Amino acid sequence: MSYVNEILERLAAQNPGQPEFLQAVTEVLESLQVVIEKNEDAYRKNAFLERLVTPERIIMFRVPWVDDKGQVQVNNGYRVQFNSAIGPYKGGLRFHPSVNQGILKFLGFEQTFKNSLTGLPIGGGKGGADFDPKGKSDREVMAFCQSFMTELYKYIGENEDVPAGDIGVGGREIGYLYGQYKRLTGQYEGVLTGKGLSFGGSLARTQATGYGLLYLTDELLRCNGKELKGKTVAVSGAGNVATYAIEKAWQLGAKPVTCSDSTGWIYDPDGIDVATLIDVKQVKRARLTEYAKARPNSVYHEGKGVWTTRCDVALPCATQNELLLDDAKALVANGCFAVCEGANMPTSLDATKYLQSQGVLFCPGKASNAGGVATSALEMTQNSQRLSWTFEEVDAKLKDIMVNIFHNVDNAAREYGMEGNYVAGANIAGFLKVADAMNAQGIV
Ligand code: NDP
Ligand code: 2IT
Repeated sequence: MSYVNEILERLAAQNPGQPEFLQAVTEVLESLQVVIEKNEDAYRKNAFLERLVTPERIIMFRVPWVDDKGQVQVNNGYRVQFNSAIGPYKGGLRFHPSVNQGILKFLGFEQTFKNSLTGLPIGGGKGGADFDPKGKSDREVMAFCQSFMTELYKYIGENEDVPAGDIGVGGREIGYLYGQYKRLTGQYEGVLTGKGLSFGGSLARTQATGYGLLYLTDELLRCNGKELKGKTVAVSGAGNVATYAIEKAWQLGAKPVTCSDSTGWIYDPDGIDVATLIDVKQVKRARLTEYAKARPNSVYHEGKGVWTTRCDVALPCATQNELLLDDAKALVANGCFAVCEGANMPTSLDATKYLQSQGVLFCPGKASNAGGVATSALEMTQNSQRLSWTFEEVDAKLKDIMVNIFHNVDNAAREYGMEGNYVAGANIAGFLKVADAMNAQGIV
Protein backbone atom coordinates (compact mmCIF):
# COMPACT_ATOMS: atom_id res chain seq x y z
CA MET A 1 0.00 0.00 0.00
CA SER A 2 1.29 3.50 -0.76
CA TYR A 3 2.46 5.64 2.16
CA VAL A 4 -0.34 8.13 1.46
CA ASN A 5 -3.03 5.44 1.61
CA GLU A 6 -1.51 3.98 4.74
CA ILE A 7 -1.76 7.37 6.46
CA LEU A 8 -5.33 7.92 5.28
CA GLU A 9 -6.39 4.53 6.65
CA ARG A 10 -4.65 5.16 9.94
CA LEU A 11 -6.16 8.62 10.25
CA ALA A 12 -9.67 7.32 9.62
CA ALA A 13 -9.22 4.72 12.38
CA GLN A 14 -7.77 7.30 14.79
CA ASN A 15 -10.33 10.02 14.19
CA PRO A 16 -13.81 8.56 14.06
CA GLY A 17 -16.41 11.30 14.25
CA GLN A 18 -14.18 13.90 12.55
CA PRO A 19 -15.44 13.68 8.94
CA GLU A 20 -14.45 17.24 7.99
CA PHE A 21 -10.86 16.67 9.13
CA LEU A 22 -10.65 13.41 7.16
CA GLN A 23 -12.15 15.14 4.12
CA ALA A 24 -9.57 17.95 4.21
CA VAL A 25 -6.64 15.56 4.69
CA THR A 26 -7.89 13.21 1.95
CA GLU A 27 -8.05 16.05 -0.57
CA VAL A 28 -4.55 17.24 0.27
CA LEU A 29 -2.85 13.84 0.46
CA GLU A 30 -4.42 12.64 -2.80
CA SER A 31 -2.84 15.67 -4.47
CA LEU A 32 0.49 15.04 -2.79
CA GLN A 33 0.73 11.42 -3.94
CA VAL A 34 2.83 12.48 -6.97
CA VAL A 35 5.26 14.37 -4.75
CA ILE A 36 5.54 11.75 -2.01
CA GLU A 37 6.02 8.79 -4.34
CA LYS A 38 9.21 10.35 -5.73
CA ASN A 39 10.83 9.97 -2.30
CA GLU A 40 8.52 7.61 -0.50
CA ASP A 41 11.15 5.80 1.59
CA ALA A 42 12.63 8.99 3.02
CA TYR A 43 9.22 10.45 3.84
CA ARG A 44 8.16 7.19 5.50
CA LYS A 45 11.37 6.83 7.51
CA ASN A 46 10.91 10.36 8.87
CA ALA A 47 7.21 9.75 9.59
CA PHE A 48 6.77 12.95 7.63
CA LEU A 49 3.07 12.60 6.88
CA GLU A 50 2.25 11.54 10.43
CA ARG A 51 3.84 14.79 11.58
CA LEU A 52 2.13 16.83 8.85
CA VAL A 53 -1.37 15.61 9.78
CA THR A 54 -0.95 15.80 13.56
CA PRO A 55 -1.40 19.22 15.20
CA GLU A 56 1.60 20.37 17.21
CA ARG A 57 -0.80 21.09 20.07
CA ILE A 58 -4.51 21.37 20.84
CA ILE A 59 -5.63 23.49 23.77
CA MET A 60 -9.14 22.96 25.07
CA PHE A 61 -10.71 24.91 27.90
CA ARG A 62 -14.01 25.70 29.50
CA VAL A 63 -15.52 29.15 29.02
CA PRO A 64 -17.92 30.07 31.82
CA TRP A 65 -19.91 33.31 31.51
CA VAL A 66 -23.06 34.84 32.94
CA ASP A 67 -26.03 35.59 30.66
CA ASP A 68 -28.41 38.55 30.99
CA LYS A 69 -30.75 36.53 33.23
CA GLY A 70 -27.97 35.81 35.71
CA GLN A 71 -27.69 32.20 34.55
CA VAL A 72 -24.17 30.78 34.26
CA GLN A 73 -23.42 29.31 30.82
CA VAL A 74 -20.46 27.11 29.90
CA ASN A 75 -19.01 26.66 26.41
CA ASN A 76 -16.07 24.67 25.03
CA GLY A 77 -13.15 26.80 23.85
CA TYR A 78 -10.25 25.58 21.68
CA ARG A 79 -7.07 26.59 19.94
CA VAL A 80 -5.51 24.15 17.49
CA GLN A 81 -1.85 25.07 16.94
CA PHE A 82 -1.31 22.99 13.84
CA ASN A 83 2.03 23.80 12.28
CA SER A 84 4.67 26.43 13.07
CA ALA A 85 7.32 25.40 10.53
CA ILE A 86 7.18 28.65 8.54
CA GLY A 87 6.04 31.15 11.17
CA PRO A 88 3.94 31.74 14.28
CA TYR A 89 0.54 30.01 14.28
CA LYS A 90 -1.96 32.19 12.42
CA GLY A 91 -5.63 31.65 11.77
CA GLY A 92 -9.09 32.72 12.80
CA LEU A 93 -11.41 32.06 15.71
CA ARG A 94 -14.86 30.68 14.93
CA PHE A 95 -17.83 31.12 17.27
CA HIS A 96 -20.63 28.85 16.05
CA PRO A 97 -22.67 26.08 17.73
CA SER A 98 -21.24 23.52 15.27
CA VAL A 99 -17.63 24.09 16.42
CA ASN A 100 -15.84 20.99 17.67
CA GLN A 101 -12.32 19.64 17.64
CA GLY A 102 -12.69 17.92 14.25
CA ILE A 103 -13.89 21.07 12.51
CA LEU A 104 -11.08 23.13 14.00
CA LYS A 105 -8.53 20.47 13.01
CA PHE A 106 -9.77 20.61 9.42
CA LEU A 107 -9.55 24.39 9.46
CA GLY A 108 -6.08 24.43 11.07
CA PHE A 109 -4.79 21.86 8.57
CA GLU A 110 -6.12 23.87 5.60
CA GLN A 111 -4.74 27.06 7.12
CA THR A 112 -1.20 25.65 7.14
CA PHE A 113 -1.16 25.27 3.33
CA LYS A 114 -3.09 28.48 2.72
CA ASN A 115 -0.67 30.52 4.80
CA SER A 116 2.24 28.96 2.95
CA LEU A 117 0.65 29.97 -0.38
CA THR A 118 0.55 33.64 0.68
CA GLY A 119 4.36 33.67 0.57
CA LEU A 120 4.39 35.31 4.01
CA PRO A 121 5.98 33.86 7.20
CA ILE A 122 2.91 32.50 9.01
CA GLY A 123 2.20 29.01 10.35
CA GLY A 124 -1.22 27.38 10.63
CA GLY A 125 -3.71 27.51 13.51
CA LYS A 126 -7.41 27.83 14.20
CA GLY A 127 -9.61 28.14 17.25
CA GLY A 128 -13.00 29.07 18.54
CA ALA A 129 -15.90 27.92 20.62
CA ASP A 130 -19.33 26.33 20.32
CA PHE A 131 -20.78 29.68 21.42
CA ASP A 132 -23.55 31.17 19.28
CA PRO A 133 -23.34 34.99 19.15
CA LYS A 134 -26.77 35.08 17.43
CA GLY A 135 -29.45 36.62 19.59
CA LYS A 136 -26.99 37.54 22.35
CA SER A 137 -26.76 41.08 23.73
CA ASP A 138 -23.54 43.05 23.35
CA ARG A 139 -22.94 42.58 27.07
CA GLU A 140 -23.28 38.81 26.76
CA VAL A 141 -20.90 38.73 23.81
CA MET A 142 -18.41 40.84 25.79
CA ALA A 143 -18.71 38.56 28.83
CA PHE A 144 -18.09 35.53 26.65
CA CYS A 145 -15.11 37.10 24.84
CA GLN A 146 -13.51 38.18 28.13
CA SER A 147 -13.85 34.72 29.61
CA PHE A 148 -12.56 33.08 26.42
CA MET A 149 -9.47 35.33 26.39
CA THR A 150 -8.84 34.80 30.10
CA GLU A 151 -7.83 31.26 29.19
CA LEU A 152 -6.49 31.78 25.64
CA TYR A 153 -4.04 34.61 26.49
CA LYS A 154 -1.61 32.12 28.05
CA TYR A 155 -0.98 30.48 24.70
CA ILE A 156 -0.82 33.38 22.23
CA GLY A 157 1.50 36.32 21.48
CA GLU A 158 2.72 38.38 18.53
CA ASN A 159 5.58 35.93 17.88
CA GLU A 160 3.76 32.82 19.03
CA ASP A 161 0.18 32.63 17.82
CA VAL A 162 -1.92 35.42 16.30
CA PRO A 163 -5.66 34.70 16.06
CA ALA A 164 -8.17 36.69 13.96
CA GLY A 165 -11.85 36.46 12.98
CA ASP A 166 -13.83 33.76 11.21
CA ILE A 167 -17.53 32.78 11.30
CA GLY A 168 -19.20 34.62 14.18
CA VAL A 169 -16.09 36.61 15.05
CA GLY A 170 -15.94 40.08 13.50
CA GLY A 171 -14.79 43.53 14.56
CA ARG A 172 -16.94 43.62 17.71
CA GLU A 173 -15.59 40.34 19.06
CA ILE A 174 -11.96 41.12 18.15
CA GLY A 175 -12.29 44.42 20.05
CA TYR A 176 -13.51 42.71 23.24
CA LEU A 177 -10.88 39.96 22.93
CA TYR A 178 -8.10 42.50 22.41
CA GLY A 179 -9.19 44.62 25.37
CA GLN A 180 -9.08 41.61 27.68
CA TYR A 181 -5.68 40.44 26.35
CA LYS A 182 -4.23 43.90 27.03
CA ARG A 183 -5.77 44.00 30.47
CA LEU A 184 -4.36 40.59 31.43
CA THR A 185 -0.87 41.01 30.01
CA GLY A 186 -0.29 44.75 30.00
CA GLN A 187 1.03 44.36 26.45
CA TYR A 188 -0.07 46.53 23.54
CA GLU A 189 1.03 44.17 20.79
CA GLY A 190 -0.19 42.78 17.48
CA VAL A 191 -1.54 39.61 19.05
CA LEU A 192 -4.81 39.64 17.10
CA THR A 193 -5.55 40.83 13.56
CA GLY A 194 -8.74 42.31 12.21
CA LYS A 195 -8.47 44.96 14.93
CA GLY A 196 -10.32 48.28 14.76
CA LEU A 197 -8.52 51.07 12.92
CA SER A 198 -8.10 53.13 16.11
CA PHE A 199 -6.10 50.36 17.86
CA GLY A 200 -3.72 48.89 15.31
CA GLY A 201 -6.02 47.44 12.65
CA SER A 202 -5.11 47.58 8.98
CA LEU A 203 -7.10 49.38 6.35
CA ALA A 204 -8.59 46.90 3.86
CA ARG A 205 -8.44 43.92 6.26
CA THR A 206 -12.26 43.94 6.53
CA GLN A 207 -12.63 43.74 2.75
CA ALA A 208 -9.57 41.58 2.09
CA THR A 209 -10.98 38.05 1.85
CA GLY A 210 -13.82 39.02 -0.50
CA TYR A 211 -11.72 41.41 -2.57
CA GLY A 212 -8.88 38.89 -2.77
CA LEU A 213 -11.30 36.19 -3.95
CA LEU A 214 -12.37 38.41 -6.84
CA TYR A 215 -8.79 39.43 -7.73
CA LEU A 216 -7.89 35.76 -8.01
CA THR A 217 -11.07 34.87 -9.91
CA ASP A 218 -10.40 37.70 -12.36
CA GLU A 219 -6.86 36.42 -13.00
CA LEU A 220 -8.05 32.81 -13.34
CA LEU A 221 -10.60 33.82 -15.96
CA ARG A 222 -8.18 36.09 -17.81
CA CYS A 223 -5.58 33.31 -18.02
CA ASN A 224 -8.24 30.99 -19.43
CA GLY A 225 -9.30 33.39 -22.19
CA LYS A 226 -12.40 34.66 -20.38
CA GLU A 227 -13.28 37.76 -18.41
CA LEU A 228 -15.32 38.61 -15.35
CA LYS A 229 -16.80 41.76 -16.84
CA GLY A 230 -20.44 41.29 -17.81
CA LYS A 231 -20.77 37.91 -16.07
CA THR A 232 -23.53 36.84 -13.69
CA VAL A 233 -22.21 35.68 -10.33
CA ALA A 234 -23.94 33.53 -7.71
CA VAL A 235 -22.63 34.12 -4.18
CA SER A 236 -23.57 32.25 -1.00
CA GLY A 237 -23.24 33.66 2.51
CA ALA A 238 -24.08 37.13 3.75
CA GLY A 239 -21.20 37.69 6.15
CA ASN A 240 -17.77 39.26 5.89
CA VAL A 241 -16.47 37.26 2.93
CA ALA A 242 -19.70 37.28 0.88
CA THR A 243 -20.39 40.99 1.37
CA TYR A 244 -17.02 42.20 0.09
CA ALA A 245 -16.94 39.56 -2.65
CA ILE A 246 -20.23 41.03 -3.88
CA GLU A 247 -18.87 44.59 -3.64
CA LYS A 248 -15.72 43.76 -5.64
CA ALA A 249 -17.71 41.73 -8.21
CA TRP A 250 -19.67 44.91 -8.98
CA GLN A 251 -16.45 46.95 -9.15
CA LEU A 252 -14.99 44.52 -11.69
CA GLY A 253 -18.05 44.82 -13.91
CA ALA A 254 -19.84 41.58 -12.99
CA LYS A 255 -23.37 41.25 -11.61
CA PRO A 256 -23.77 39.36 -8.31
CA VAL A 257 -27.38 38.16 -8.09
CA THR A 258 -27.57 35.98 -4.97
CA CYS A 259 -26.58 35.78 -1.31
CA SER A 260 -27.65 33.45 1.49
CA ASP A 261 -27.64 32.98 5.24
CA SER A 262 -28.29 30.04 7.52
CA THR A 263 -32.06 30.29 7.00
CA GLY A 264 -32.52 31.06 3.29
CA TRP A 265 -31.30 32.84 0.17
CA ILE A 266 -32.01 35.88 -1.97
CA TYR A 267 -32.23 36.22 -5.74
CA ASP A 268 -32.11 39.86 -6.77
CA PRO A 269 -32.59 40.35 -10.54
CA ASP A 270 -31.18 43.88 -10.26
CA GLY A 271 -28.06 42.54 -8.51
CA ILE A 272 -27.41 42.41 -4.76
CA ASP A 273 -27.39 45.88 -3.21
CA VAL A 274 -24.34 46.05 -0.94
CA ALA A 275 -25.62 48.92 1.24
CA THR A 276 -28.88 47.04 1.97
CA LEU A 277 -26.98 43.83 2.70
CA ILE A 278 -24.66 45.61 5.14
CA ASP A 279 -27.58 47.33 6.85
CA VAL A 280 -29.48 44.03 7.28
CA LYS A 281 -26.60 41.75 8.32
CA GLN A 282 -24.03 44.04 9.98
CA VAL A 283 -26.11 46.86 11.48
CA LYS A 284 -29.42 45.12 12.31
CA ARG A 285 -27.91 41.61 12.58
CA ALA A 286 -31.20 40.40 11.06
CA ARG A 287 -32.27 37.66 8.64
CA LEU A 288 -32.30 38.02 4.85
CA THR A 289 -36.09 38.31 4.90
CA GLU A 290 -35.35 41.95 5.82
CA TYR A 291 -33.34 42.34 2.59
CA ALA A 292 -36.36 41.17 0.58
CA LYS A 293 -38.57 43.73 2.36
CA ALA A 294 -36.15 46.52 1.47
CA ARG A 295 -35.76 45.41 -2.18
CA PRO A 296 -39.23 44.51 -3.55
CA ASN A 297 -37.88 43.11 -6.85
CA SER A 298 -35.84 40.52 -5.01
CA VAL A 299 -37.13 37.08 -4.02
CA TYR A 300 -36.43 35.34 -0.71
CA HIS A 301 -36.37 31.53 -0.68
CA GLU A 302 -36.47 29.64 2.60
CA GLY A 303 -33.80 26.93 3.04
CA LYS A 304 -31.14 25.81 0.56
CA GLY A 305 -31.13 26.36 -3.21
CA VAL A 306 -28.72 29.20 -3.95
CA TRP A 307 -26.92 27.04 -6.58
CA THR A 308 -30.05 26.56 -8.68
CA THR A 309 -29.92 30.04 -10.29
CA ARG A 310 -28.42 30.59 -13.73
CA CYS A 311 -24.92 31.98 -13.36
CA ASP A 312 -21.53 32.05 -15.07
CA VAL A 313 -19.43 32.06 -11.93
CA ALA A 314 -20.23 30.64 -8.48
CA LEU A 315 -18.54 31.85 -5.29
CA PRO A 316 -19.44 29.80 -2.19
CA CYS A 317 -18.69 32.11 0.77
CA ALA A 318 -20.69 30.70 3.72
CA THR A 319 -19.38 27.49 5.28
CA GLN A 320 -18.01 23.97 4.74
CA ASN A 321 -19.90 21.46 2.59
CA GLU A 322 -22.51 23.89 1.31
CA LEU A 323 -22.00 22.89 -2.34
CA LEU A 324 -22.76 19.19 -2.80
CA LEU A 325 -22.87 16.92 -5.85
CA ASP A 326 -26.45 17.83 -6.80
CA ASP A 327 -25.60 21.51 -6.51
CA ALA A 328 -22.59 21.01 -8.78
CA LYS A 329 -24.82 19.27 -11.33
CA ALA A 330 -27.34 22.11 -11.19
CA LEU A 331 -24.58 24.69 -11.68
CA VAL A 332 -23.16 22.88 -14.72
CA ALA A 333 -26.65 22.41 -16.19
CA ASN A 334 -27.20 26.16 -15.82
CA GLY A 335 -24.00 27.10 -17.65
CA CYS A 336 -21.68 27.90 -14.76
CA PHE A 337 -18.04 27.68 -15.94
CA ALA A 338 -16.05 28.75 -12.87
CA VAL A 339 -16.28 28.04 -9.12
CA CYS A 340 -13.92 29.81 -6.72
CA GLU A 341 -14.21 29.09 -3.01
CA GLY A 342 -14.46 32.03 -0.61
CA ALA A 343 -15.32 29.79 2.34
CA ASN A 344 -13.11 27.00 3.67
CA MET A 345 -13.95 23.66 2.00
CA PRO A 346 -17.48 24.67 0.91
CA THR A 347 -17.42 22.07 -1.89
CA SER A 348 -17.61 18.37 -1.09
CA LEU A 349 -14.99 16.07 -2.65
CA ASP A 350 -17.42 14.42 -5.07
CA ALA A 351 -18.80 17.80 -6.16
CA THR A 352 -15.26 19.10 -6.75
CA LYS A 353 -14.39 16.06 -8.87
CA TYR A 354 -17.62 16.41 -10.84
CA LEU A 355 -16.98 20.10 -11.57
CA GLN A 356 -13.42 19.37 -12.68
CA SER A 357 -14.62 16.49 -14.89
CA GLN A 358 -17.02 18.88 -16.61
CA GLY A 359 -14.23 21.37 -17.39
CA VAL A 360 -15.40 23.92 -14.83
CA LEU A 361 -12.50 26.13 -13.65
CA PHE A 362 -12.30 25.29 -9.96
CA CYS A 363 -10.14 27.11 -7.43
CA PRO A 364 -9.95 25.75 -3.85
CA GLY A 365 -10.37 28.05 -0.86
CA LYS A 366 -6.84 27.67 0.41
CA ALA A 367 -5.77 29.64 -2.68
CA SER A 368 -8.77 31.82 -3.44
CA ASN A 369 -9.65 32.94 0.10
CA ALA A 370 -6.05 33.51 1.21
CA GLY A 371 -6.40 37.30 0.85
CA GLY A 372 -7.83 37.61 4.36
CA VAL A 373 -4.96 35.95 6.16
CA ALA A 374 -2.44 37.57 3.83
CA THR A 375 -3.76 40.99 4.82
CA SER A 376 -3.67 39.88 8.46
CA ALA A 377 0.04 39.25 7.94
CA LEU A 378 0.30 42.77 6.49
CA GLU A 379 -1.43 44.02 9.65
CA MET A 380 1.23 42.20 11.72
CA THR A 381 3.95 43.90 9.67
CA GLN A 382 2.42 47.34 10.20
CA ASN A 383 2.06 46.65 13.94
CA SER A 384 5.70 45.70 14.33
CA GLN A 385 6.82 48.71 12.27
CA ARG A 386 4.40 50.95 14.23
CA LEU A 387 3.18 52.34 10.93
CA SER A 388 -0.15 52.39 9.07
CA TRP A 389 -0.29 52.02 5.32
CA THR A 390 -3.03 53.62 3.20
CA PHE A 391 -5.99 51.64 1.89
CA GLU A 392 -4.53 51.86 -1.62
CA GLU A 393 -1.15 50.51 -0.48
CA VAL A 394 -2.67 47.51 1.30
CA ASP A 395 -5.13 46.83 -1.53
CA ALA A 396 -2.32 46.91 -4.12
CA LYS A 397 -0.25 44.45 -2.06
CA LEU A 398 -3.32 42.21 -1.67
CA LYS A 399 -3.91 42.20 -5.41
CA ASP A 400 -0.26 41.32 -6.10
CA ILE A 401 -0.41 38.50 -3.57
CA MET A 402 -3.58 37.01 -5.11
CA VAL A 403 -2.21 37.19 -8.66
CA ASN A 404 1.01 35.55 -7.46
CA ILE A 405 -0.91 32.81 -5.66
CA PHE A 406 -2.82 32.02 -8.83
CA HIS A 407 0.37 31.75 -10.89
CA ASN A 408 2.20 29.66 -8.29
CA VAL A 409 -0.76 27.29 -8.14
CA ASP A 410 -1.07 27.16 -11.93
CA ASN A 411 2.67 26.53 -12.36
CA ALA A 412 2.76 23.78 -9.71
CA ALA A 413 -0.12 21.99 -11.46
CA ARG A 414 1.70 22.20 -14.82
CA GLU A 415 5.01 21.09 -13.35
CA TYR A 416 3.42 17.91 -11.98
CA GLY A 417 1.55 17.18 -15.22
CA MET A 418 -1.91 18.25 -14.03
CA GLU A 419 -2.46 21.47 -15.96
CA GLY A 420 -5.67 23.22 -14.94
CA ASN A 421 -6.07 21.15 -11.77
CA TYR A 422 -5.85 24.02 -9.28
CA VAL A 423 -6.69 21.75 -6.34
CA ALA A 424 -3.54 19.73 -6.96
CA GLY A 425 -1.56 22.88 -7.75
CA ALA A 426 -2.59 24.61 -4.51
CA ASN A 427 -1.91 21.58 -2.36
CA ILE A 428 1.49 20.92 -3.92
CA ALA A 429 2.64 24.56 -3.95
CA GLY A 430 1.49 25.06 -0.34
CA PHE A 431 3.12 21.80 0.75
CA LEU A 432 6.57 22.32 -0.78
CA LYS A 433 7.49 25.32 1.39
CA VAL A 434 6.15 23.74 4.60
CA ALA A 435 7.95 20.47 3.81
CA ASP A 436 11.22 22.25 3.12
CA ALA A 437 11.03 24.10 6.45
CA MET A 438 10.00 20.96 8.38
CA ASN A 439 12.85 18.95 6.87
CA ALA A 440 15.41 21.66 7.63
CA GLN A 441 14.27 21.92 11.26
CA GLY A 442 14.79 18.24 12.10
CA ILE A 443 12.47 15.83 13.88
CA VAL A 444 10.25 18.20 15.83
P1 NDP B 1 -19.49 35.45 8.90
O1 NDP B 1 -19.84 34.97 10.24
O2 NDP B 1 -19.23 36.90 8.68
O3 NDP B 1 -20.58 35.01 7.84
C1 NDP B 1 -20.90 33.66 7.66
C2 NDP B 1 -22.09 33.58 6.72
O4 NDP B 1 -22.32 32.22 6.39
C3 NDP B 1 -23.36 34.10 7.36
O5 NDP B 1 -24.16 34.67 6.36
C4 NDP B 1 -23.99 32.84 7.94
O6 NDP B 1 -25.40 32.92 8.07
C5 NDP B 1 -23.61 31.81 6.90
N1 NDP B 1 -23.45 30.50 7.53
C6 NDP B 1 -22.64 30.18 8.56
N2 NDP B 1 -22.78 28.91 8.91
C7 NDP B 1 -23.73 28.42 8.09
C8 NDP B 1 -24.32 27.16 7.98
N3 NDP B 1 -23.96 26.12 8.76
N4 NDP B 1 -25.26 27.01 7.02
C9 NDP B 1 -25.62 28.05 6.22
N5 NDP B 1 -25.09 29.27 6.30
C10 NDP B 1 -24.16 29.45 7.22
O7 NDP B 1 -18.20 34.59 8.47
P2 NDP B 1 -17.16 34.88 7.31
O8 NDP B 1 -17.80 35.56 6.17
O9 NDP B 1 -15.95 35.47 7.93
O10 NDP B 1 -16.76 33.38 6.89
C11 NDP B 1 -17.40 32.68 5.84
C12 NDP B 1 -16.50 31.56 5.36
O11 NDP B 1 -15.27 32.12 4.87
C13 NDP B 1 -16.09 30.53 6.41
O12 NDP B 1 -15.92 29.29 5.79
C14 NDP B 1 -14.73 31.05 6.87
O13 NDP B 1 -13.96 30.03 7.43
C15 NDP B 1 -14.16 31.52 5.54
N6 NDP B 1 -13.08 32.49 5.60
C16 NDP B 1 -13.18 33.67 6.29
C17 NDP B 1 -12.16 34.59 6.27
C18 NDP B 1 -12.26 35.90 6.94
O14 NDP B 1 -11.32 36.70 6.80
N7 NDP B 1 -13.32 36.22 7.63
C19 NDP B 1 -10.91 34.30 5.55
C20 NDP B 1 -10.93 33.08 4.78
C21 NDP B 1 -11.97 32.22 4.83
P3 NDP B 1 -26.08 33.79 9.23
O15 NDP B 1 -26.02 35.20 8.75
O16 NDP B 1 -27.47 33.25 9.32
O17 NDP B 1 -25.27 33.55 10.45
O1 2IT C 1 -9.82 31.15 7.23
C1 2IT C 1 -9.09 32.17 7.28
O2 2IT C 1 -8.10 32.30 6.56
C2 2IT C 1 -9.46 33.22 8.23
N1 2IT C 1 -10.48 33.10 8.91
C3 2IT C 1 -8.58 34.43 8.40
C4 2IT C 1 -7.45 34.12 9.33
C5 2IT C 1 -6.57 35.30 9.69
O3 2IT C 1 -5.69 35.06 10.51
O4 2IT C 1 -6.76 36.41 9.20
